[in-house]
Amino acid sequence: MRKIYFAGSIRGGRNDAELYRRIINHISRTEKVLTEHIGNANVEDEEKQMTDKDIYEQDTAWLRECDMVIAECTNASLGVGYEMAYAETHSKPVHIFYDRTRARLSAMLSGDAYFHLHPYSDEEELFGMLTDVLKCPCSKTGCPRFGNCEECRKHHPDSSRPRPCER
Ligand code: 6K6
Repeated sequence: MRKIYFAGSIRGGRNDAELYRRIINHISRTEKVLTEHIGNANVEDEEKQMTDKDIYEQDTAWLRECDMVIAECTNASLGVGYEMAYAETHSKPVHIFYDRTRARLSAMLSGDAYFHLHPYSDEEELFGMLTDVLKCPCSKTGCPRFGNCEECRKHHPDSSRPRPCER
């Protein structure tokens, strides 16, 4: 099972917490989500159990350990922005989802070609795109193109043979 780091706003605002919970449930049908707490309604109570240093150490360890990062960025969050940059530094595939009718993504994310952007207009579109991202055949976690089918196909252009990650 692949390990997915899901990122969503906590101190940046909890307006979309219920959406995060639905996304986490969707991903959990086929993958292991390391950050299930992001969708918890009682996050404030749980926050009191951990120091900020504990949170930082745990989350950065999970970011180094994960196979793929999926972020919902409609609600701007300093922590999520930091996590995106940290994931890029560690060469993790990063998929950023945001509701184009409610938000303009920071130029520091939309201007960085490393990130895979998935603007959506409604939840049907969001969950369709999420399913496609998770359907990626690549399961070779050590591959720098892991989770990025487009780059994988470019790197192995001979379509008559299965790509290394499909063998
Ligand atoms: C425990 C259970 C629920 O919440 C907690 C304690 N707080 C946090 N626990 C784990 N990760 C956190 C916590 N606070 C922020 N983060 C990380 O930063 C998450 O991975 C989010 O993706 C991101 C949110 O950043 P802010 O700036 O919106 O808080």
